[in-house]
Amino acid sequence: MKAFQAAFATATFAFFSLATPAAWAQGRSEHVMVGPKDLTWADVPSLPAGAKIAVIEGPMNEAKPFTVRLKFPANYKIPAHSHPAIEHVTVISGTFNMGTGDKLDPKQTKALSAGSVAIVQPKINHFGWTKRETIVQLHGVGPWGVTYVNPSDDPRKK
Ligand SMILES: [Cu+2]
Repeated sequence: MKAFQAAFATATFAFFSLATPAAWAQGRSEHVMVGPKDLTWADVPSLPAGAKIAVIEGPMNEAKPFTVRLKFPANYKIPAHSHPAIEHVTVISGTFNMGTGDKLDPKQTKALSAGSVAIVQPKINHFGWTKRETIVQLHGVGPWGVTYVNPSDDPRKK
């Protein structure tokens, strides 16, 4: 019986993973356990091309907790921007170089290695860049948003 239940749970999990990415984790207050292989990566319209996002908990546009992973390629730049809510960044792998200010300045960043944490207060302008592929985890409470200091940096307006 136990084997059957395990097989059923696996099949159910696989089905939802394929059909609706992370939907099983959304809008519920259930126990969630997610491994790196369970993540479904998608493009991020609000970030410069090349980044991928995996939503673990959300959705981000509602007034509820969210947890997402962002994967940045090597030599990636995020222009100065802010968010309406507090941002918690945890570096999972690689190195995320991050700083605060109104313009991306690689000399004004701190190299956050895997295991590092940054907490950015609402409406504080900040920026980041990578030298190699880097994965960070963001968590906070939505509704989320990204406002670029220079509107022409916003890929949604291109
Ligand atoms: Cu940010």
